[in-house]
Amino acid sequence: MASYRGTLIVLEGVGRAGNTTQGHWLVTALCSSGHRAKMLRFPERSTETSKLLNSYLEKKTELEDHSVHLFFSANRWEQVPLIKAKLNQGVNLVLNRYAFSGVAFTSVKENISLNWCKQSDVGLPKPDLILFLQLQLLDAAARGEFGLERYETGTLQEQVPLCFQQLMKGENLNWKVVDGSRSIEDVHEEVRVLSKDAIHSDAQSPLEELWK
Ligand code: Z5A
Ligand code: MG
Repeated sequence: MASYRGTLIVLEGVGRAGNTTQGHWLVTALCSSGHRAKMLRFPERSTETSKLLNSYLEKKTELEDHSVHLFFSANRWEQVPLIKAKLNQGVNLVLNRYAFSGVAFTSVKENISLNWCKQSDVGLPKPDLILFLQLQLLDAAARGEFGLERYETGTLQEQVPLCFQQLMKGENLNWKVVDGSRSIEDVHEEVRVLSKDAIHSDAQSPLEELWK
């Protein structure tokens, strides 16, 4: 018989879609209803790899496009032992961005194919649920401080959702698109219900590998 494990939930979206806010609200709601839950954030900004990524995102360092993609991917791989350990302990994990952001934000760059972008993340723990917070560019830009970090430009943020749509097609993954333009409370309610459904249906199934 398969043993009980935590559920792996991913929050994705364009910049300022509300991933961070929704991640915190979801973890709080799950914990207060008796579940164990923890949020991890990618890029995880506290490891050795992340110093380089922070500096790149803050536009203090220039890095070759393929190379920085692999650093983002390494930043996920270095958390895999922790992810597996937590899931095995029955802790539900909410990941604020994951491989899908990795692919979407790199594949908009010139001469880098979606397929190339996926390769370095093949075999990561496969999420049980991916929640895509959908938000129009104008609404995202209105949420403040947009434009300070790398990638926070209109042209790029317009192309990124198209890459996410490509990723939603044809893969054996459980994507749910959530309208992120509503109030924090309304978005949270949908995110909470979808997550609880996933927690109940995935607790007994073995963890799989992404894109394998
Ligand atoms: N990136 C990459 O290139 N490769 C990779 O492999 C990975 C990421 C993993 C930084 O990530 C960049 O790295 C990111 C993708 C790229 N680029 N972009 N753009 P990040 O996660 O650190 O950055 P971010 O997505 O821009 O996070 P953020 O700035 O923290 O935004 P957020 O998490 O989506 O939203 P938030 O912090 O919850 O909310 C933003 C603001 O909106 C805040 O003032 C909230 O109070 C407000 N908010 C939130 N929800 C609402 C609603 N519903 N209504 C009104 N206002 C709201
Ligand atoms: Mg940001």
